[in-house]
Amino acid sequence: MPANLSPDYQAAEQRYRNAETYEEKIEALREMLATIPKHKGTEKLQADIKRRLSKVQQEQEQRRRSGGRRHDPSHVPREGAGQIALIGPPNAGKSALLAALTHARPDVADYPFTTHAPQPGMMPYEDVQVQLVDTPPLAHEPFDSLLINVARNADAVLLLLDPTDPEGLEHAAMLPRFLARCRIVPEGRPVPEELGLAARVMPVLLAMNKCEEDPDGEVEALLREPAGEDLPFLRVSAATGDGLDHLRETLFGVLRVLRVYAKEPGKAPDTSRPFVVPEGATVLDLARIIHKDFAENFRFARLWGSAKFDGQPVERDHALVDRDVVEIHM
Ligand SMILES: Nc1nc2c(ncn2[C@@H]2O[C@H](COP(=O)(O)OP(=O)(O)OP(=O)(O)O)[C@@H](O)[C@H]2O)c(=O)[nH]1
Ligand SMILES: [Mg+2]
Repeated sequence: MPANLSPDYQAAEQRYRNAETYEEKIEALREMLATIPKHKGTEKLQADIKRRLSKVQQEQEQRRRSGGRRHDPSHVPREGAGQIALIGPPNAGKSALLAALTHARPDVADYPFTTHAPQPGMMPYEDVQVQLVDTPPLAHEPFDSLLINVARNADAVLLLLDPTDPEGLEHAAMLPRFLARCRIVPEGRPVPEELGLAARVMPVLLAMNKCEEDPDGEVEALLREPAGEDLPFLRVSAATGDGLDHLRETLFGVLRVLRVYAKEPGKAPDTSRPFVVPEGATVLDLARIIHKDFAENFRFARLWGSAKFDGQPVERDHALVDRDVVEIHM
């Protein structure tokens, strides 16, 4: 083994050896790739890691297809318009927020380390649902690989601050270190070159829960600085409901998805259940989601909503707008 491997690399390799799930193996191998010194002496090793990575990914895919499942607590199957991980220090009110925003009923208690496993809940927002994932507390380093996996697998991360936390400053300062450990780069920040493909660029928001405990914003000013002053910030309270409407709207907004309604010729659109597509999606992308026959035999579509006139015929590459109604013709 080349002698000049960094401590980060060696730690990742250790994790790879101890990994029990495909997700952990993949995370560790990616980390090894990201931290291995790039020079002639490590080329063989780099190629070997890439081979192992692609093998594990294939095995994971096979398992997914065969439906055979080994229980992996860090994998929360995605549902709804997108998945947002709630991450924060012990007792910050992650579970209380999940309970306030969704129909889930997690344990909420006035002592730390109440939550032991990720728990999802669906947050209704207008006519769609956003999946929130409550997590065990972020309290010490090295960070739990389960938390790292949940954060990396999500579409966005909501980091929590707690103005009543006696260790608030230390916990706030841990948040950027956690993101760095996850190789998550908050949207809007430059991607450090050394991260390369390992970088996970995603929306990261900061919220201070229990905001009624800091009416003048004194603690807020102290905590935001170490946590990341440039991050979008919200004041919320699971207890009083303050800021929750704004939070719902913001969480849906960062997912950057569009709601589109399908319509059959001669019938009214089905407005009860929108299709959710990423911003920038085209009429053909929608056709693919509805049914592969629609995509394969696509001739043209008619559009209501953002159309110049109701029922305007559009081509397959026409970009959709939120709340468009689409009628596909084959
Ligand atoms: N004053 C106030 N208390 C809150 C608020 N939200 C939660 N709490 C209280 O804070 C304590 C911790 O809440 P939890 O939801 O269990 O916190 P958690 O972040 O899930 O804690 P762990 O699972 O241990 O990480 C409970 O006593 C809650 O009642 C809030 O907005 N204001
Ligand atoms: Mg909890």
